[in-house]
Amino acid sequence: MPLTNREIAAMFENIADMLQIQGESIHRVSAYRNAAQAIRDLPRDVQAIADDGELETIPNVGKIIAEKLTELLTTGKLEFYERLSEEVPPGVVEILHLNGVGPKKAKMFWQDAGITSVDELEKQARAGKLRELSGMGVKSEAKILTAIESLKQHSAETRTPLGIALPSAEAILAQLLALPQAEHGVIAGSIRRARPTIGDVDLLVASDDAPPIMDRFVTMPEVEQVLGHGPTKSSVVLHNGLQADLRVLAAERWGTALQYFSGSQTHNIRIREMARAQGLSLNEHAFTPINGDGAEILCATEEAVYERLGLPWIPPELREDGGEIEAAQAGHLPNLITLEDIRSDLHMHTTWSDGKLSIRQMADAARARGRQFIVITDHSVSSAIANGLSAERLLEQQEEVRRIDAEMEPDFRVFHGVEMDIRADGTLDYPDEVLAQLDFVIASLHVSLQQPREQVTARVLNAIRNPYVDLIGHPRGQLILQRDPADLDMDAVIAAAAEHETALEINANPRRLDLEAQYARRAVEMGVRLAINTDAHTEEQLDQIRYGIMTARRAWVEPQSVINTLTLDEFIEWTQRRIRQGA
Ligand code: DGT
Ligand code: CA
Ligand code: CA
Ligand code: ZN
Repeated sequence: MPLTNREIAAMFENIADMLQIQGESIHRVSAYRNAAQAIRDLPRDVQAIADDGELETIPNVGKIIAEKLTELLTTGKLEFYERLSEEVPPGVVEILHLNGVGPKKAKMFWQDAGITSVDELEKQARAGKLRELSGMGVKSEAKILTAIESLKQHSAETRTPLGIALPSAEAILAQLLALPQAEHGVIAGSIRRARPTIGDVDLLVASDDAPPIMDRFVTMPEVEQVLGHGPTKSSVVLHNGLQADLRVLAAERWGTALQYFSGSQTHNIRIREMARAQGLSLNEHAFTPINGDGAEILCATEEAVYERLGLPWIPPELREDGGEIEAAQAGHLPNLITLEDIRSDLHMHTTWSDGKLSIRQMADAARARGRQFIVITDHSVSSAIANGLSAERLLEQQEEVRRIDAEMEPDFRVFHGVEMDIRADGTLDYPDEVLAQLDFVIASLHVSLQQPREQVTARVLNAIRNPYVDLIGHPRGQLILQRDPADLDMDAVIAAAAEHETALEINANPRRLDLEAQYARRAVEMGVRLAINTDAHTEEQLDQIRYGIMTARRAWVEPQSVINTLTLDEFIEWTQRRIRQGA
């Protein structure tokens, strides 16, 4: 069996972990980690790339990694990997993956206490023995147990982040729609509903000539394995591990199929009940009168399906049986926000901290994407790994921002802000005198996210109450499928944000999508303003705004609830709201 891209990526990831436990330089560790990431994201089979002699065209794959890949692909083995695996037990690597355990601790558990598996670590923690080790205590022992629980939960999941599934599905659909037999097509299922994680990809294509489309689907370069190849349905597994299902159907049945396969199941159960109340059965093919002769009623559009039930078309992001059917019946569906409503991006990083582009480059890139103004918000002093700015450097940066703003005005405006750390003790990273000089202030949790509920909530409340803080960045601190959110009392956070007119962010980075829809929806209901920002560190990340919009739509958000829809004048006025109140 040839190795799959995922197996190779996992092996390189493993090498990075083992090198890290051995105390190797971050440079060498990152080389393997970045290569693993690039291989995991490849649309083609690594073996095919090797056959074309193009390994070094893979991003983050240089000469040394290419040699390792060649050895692995030709011999099926990697000597370097086998040697490392003998030195570092696999269970120690697994311990490294626990939240809050770094390479030093993993090594300490192994060398000082002989712990080489998560099971053993759990046993020792439950027996109260971990607390006796150096640098450990009762609290850190309890944290280990929480981390083990969380690891067990996440490893049971086989879902994929929306940020990986959507581009992958789009690339496949584009290939199918390029065929002359394809009339039109769409990505249905949970991607269409903008769930933050995706179980599998559901594609629909309308055509009267399915076989060429199915043939293409099962032979695309992205395909690792064909699970099924039929006349109306085929299923494949892609190199990135995602399963994709394709259904090809006649255009006159498009509406019922699209409605059915867009889900959610709970929404569809309600829809079928409504049909039954009108004497109709409904499946993915058609409506059929229950007491009739079996003659089908076809719907070519989704609108026709909803119309038959006396409903207006319901945006797919709302279809979770979360009140959307009642709202549709009452004629109160929300006027959901769209990308066209967005005028600004209020959170991004530059080379002043950990971003890749200069201030001017970020401004040009944002302008090219149709934004009218931006705020530069680099990291604050506590974020040492992110090269956070001292107060002096922050004010130096302000001079550059002002200069670039003057150059670009009036076509485009650049404001000066910061993404300030909320420190572990709840204090903020700059004094008020410094914050007073900024146009816009974001406060974010980056450290000690695992504090007990009361403590971590108090930190965020303190930031919300500060009169200079405009926005709480990625409030819950989650990383999708990787790190659980902080245990915040969201009712208290939302109530305080409403009271102090502090906005809450929907961070559009698909690794975060924080606030998630259910919290964003509650915040808006309580009168809180939201911001939808990219938190971009690169040019491409500015395009991730669409994930933020999708999440906001899922949260029933209308344009007027989002400060990024404000005009320049309205935005300036909004940032001065507390001065007006004399706060
Ligand atoms: P996922 O893939 O777990 O992220 O979520 P979905 O919603 O994409 O679910 P999936 O792929 O199982 O099915 C796609 C849609 O097809 C689903 O949202 C509703 C519809 N569907 C699939 N199986 C059933 C079923 O057994 N009953 C009903 N009522 N609908 C179904
Ligand atoms: Ca699906
Ligand atoms: Ca499916
Ligand atoms: Zn940021």
